[in-house]
Amino acid sequence: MAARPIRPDDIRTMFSRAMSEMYRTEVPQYGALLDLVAEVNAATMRADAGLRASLEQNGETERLSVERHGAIRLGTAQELFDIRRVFAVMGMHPVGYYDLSVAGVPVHATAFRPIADAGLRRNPFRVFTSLLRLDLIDDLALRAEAEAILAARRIFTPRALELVAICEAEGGLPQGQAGEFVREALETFRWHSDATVSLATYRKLHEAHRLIADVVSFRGPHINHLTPRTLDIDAVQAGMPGYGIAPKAVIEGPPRRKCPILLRQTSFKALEEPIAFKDDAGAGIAGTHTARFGEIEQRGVALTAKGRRLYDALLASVRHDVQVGATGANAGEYGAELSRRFGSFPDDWAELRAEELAFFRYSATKAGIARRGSSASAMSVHELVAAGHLRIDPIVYEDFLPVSAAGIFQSNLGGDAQKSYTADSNRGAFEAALGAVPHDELELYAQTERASLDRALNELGLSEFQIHATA
Ligand code: OOG
Ligand code: NI
Repeated sequence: MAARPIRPDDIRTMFSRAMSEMYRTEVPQYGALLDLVAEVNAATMRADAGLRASLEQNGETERLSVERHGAIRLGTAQELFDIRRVFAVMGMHPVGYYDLSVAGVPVHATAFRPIADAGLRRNPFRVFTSLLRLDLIDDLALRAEAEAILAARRIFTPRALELVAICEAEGGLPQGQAGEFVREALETFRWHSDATVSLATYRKLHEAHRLIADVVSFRGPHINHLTPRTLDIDAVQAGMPGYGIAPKAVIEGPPRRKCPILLRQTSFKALEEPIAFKDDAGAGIAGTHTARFGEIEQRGVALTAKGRRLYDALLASVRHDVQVGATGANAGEYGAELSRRFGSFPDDWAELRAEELAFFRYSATKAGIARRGSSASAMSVHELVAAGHLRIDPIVYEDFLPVSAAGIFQSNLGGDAQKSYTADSNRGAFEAALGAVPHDELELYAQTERASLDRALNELGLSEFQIHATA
């Protein structure tokens, strides 16, 4: 190729910036939320020197201000296949499989995100991407109608797909084409205030499930939220009303803790937005649609399979015993019970590591390096940490939580009666549509941890062999 390709990481940064700008002009409340989050993050960093040091150690201070996730909902296998190719241009790859049908949401999903440490550090932009499961529509006539509508639409511009093909063939895009790609790809995520269906069809789809109407009635999968990362979600939640924003009643995920785990999220309800529908004669008819909402999140340490099992069990027990109503009844009791039950989840970094509940990044300390090779050679990793030769910092959770995602979906779909689909999860069909098997997030965290430990031990003059049996 003539010009040198620019890095996928750089294309992702261009894209996420363009997306953020587009969303800020489309949804003014998003701008207000960004201001509030920036304010809270600055205050939290000033007040918590330990947190600041840990973020600096992990190279996370720079990424924080650009860190966002969004979500889209797709309608067909072909759309999912092509979005994987589009995201690959930006260094984003599918990670994890989320089945939301168990929570009454007729979709399954993956998250596109960077997977390498360097890419995550640059800009960990993620997009939760779900695929509608038309097989969960019982009404066969309606299912066929939805299928036909979806089959006729093209959510990518022809030029976007051309540029994807060029990138695949050449192994990258040069500067000019990268800029063009960003502009073209952005079109897929844009809001359309005119529906492709009649109001009558919209209502039928809506009746089957609001989400089905959201996916099927429009030209493209409008980005439905863009979430900044805060260092103190409780402070942002408390500050939202002051900014004219009404948050949902409970924060999803684990309770507030000294050592944050996984992911805590809260959202505010989307506004009803005016939509132009067509009547049978093709004339315009005014209606509304509710899809876009706001969300914030606080990220904590990634949990091992063992830690995740404990998390899931504790969360399930609270949700079983305290149900929060659609209007927020019992929210206080839920929060109190959540904190109480999570009392049995260790809340100390050293303990979380020792019990293998969470993933950590290891680094050699100055003191450890100064005593390189000496008495340390007989120590276990545990002893090296305790002796201060190794430092540990939490590896941030880069993914999503299905129960939280379902809660976010539900709260934005309104207080509809909760259905739950009994059909089996259909991972095979999802992977076939995607044209790839999503990466296993636990494996990615384990690799990161292992690589950091190898590097740190090397710096301490200790070979992997020496610590092998004692890790
Ligand atoms: C996606 C909801 C999931 C999250 O943060 O868990 C999500 C959607 O509503 O399309 O974004
Ligand atoms: Ni979200």
